Amino acid sequence: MTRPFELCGVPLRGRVLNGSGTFDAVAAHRAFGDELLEAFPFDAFVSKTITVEPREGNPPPRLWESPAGLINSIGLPNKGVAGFLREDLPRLGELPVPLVVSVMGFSRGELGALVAAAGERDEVEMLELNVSCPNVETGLVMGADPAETAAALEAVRPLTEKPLIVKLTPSATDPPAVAAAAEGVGADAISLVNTLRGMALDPRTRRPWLGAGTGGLSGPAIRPVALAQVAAVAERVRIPVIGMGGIASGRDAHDFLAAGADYVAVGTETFRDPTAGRRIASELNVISREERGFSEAAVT
Ligand code: RRO
Repeated sequence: MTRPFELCGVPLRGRVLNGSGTFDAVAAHRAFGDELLEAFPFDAFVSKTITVEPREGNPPPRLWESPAGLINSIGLPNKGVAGFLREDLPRLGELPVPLVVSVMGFSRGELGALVAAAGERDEVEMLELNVSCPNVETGLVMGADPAETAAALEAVRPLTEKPLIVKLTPSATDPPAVAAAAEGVGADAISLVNTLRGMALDPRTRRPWLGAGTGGLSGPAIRPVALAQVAAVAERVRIPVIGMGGIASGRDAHDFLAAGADYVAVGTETFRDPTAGRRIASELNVISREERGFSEAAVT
């Protein structure tokens, strides 16, 4: 298989990843069998975010469909790092594409423990730091503030030689400043955007529908916001940018690349169509070929 692309030194066959937490590759393998591995929908696979301790997740309901969007309040259900490394990682390591493990710590120490434990496993090619959470020691959302992000990254950078991708929250006042701070202390790539905080009311009771009260909005509804943030971040940093937020077609993906992203990720669209990653990649290839044809025609 040819791997003409390269992200942080890791060869990739294409430019379409999944958004963390939007595709359960282990369950999909169980459901679709080895056919899934033969036509895997993404060029690298990003795991659901894991934490140090196991978590049950938020009380139901956890999802609300809004016009052109989805609000989730899943609440990080996961087996904890020990359970993940023991039970899930060997299966994820069988996927035919490089594996990125997404981690979230509620303190710099927790983040460090996750980076060190996942980083030493051979199955793991890269780590993504999901910084959309409060640091319980400082009370600040790690990714909301450039200094807080830099301090978190500085603490964990010496703990692994594997590439570290920082996944930004769109709720930061100045996402490019957060990205630049991360780059300044050794981040290898930036991914954005995570979901935007939203709320829906139960039409009968007028009380919040989601068990957790609020959740994260994703899907085409946030695409223009994501595109603007990706453009601003790509303008500011030299490290690769992975853009996401409502990408549902090759044209959408192409827009993110044109705005400065080096790679794209597909999330909410895969809930509707688990093979969306492949479809979007092939639509993107057609658009890129057409574009090359136009520019060649222009010089001849
Ligand atoms: O698990 C979640 O509820 C969740 C996470 Br960790 C995240 O990063 N973004 C999101 O929309 N939901």
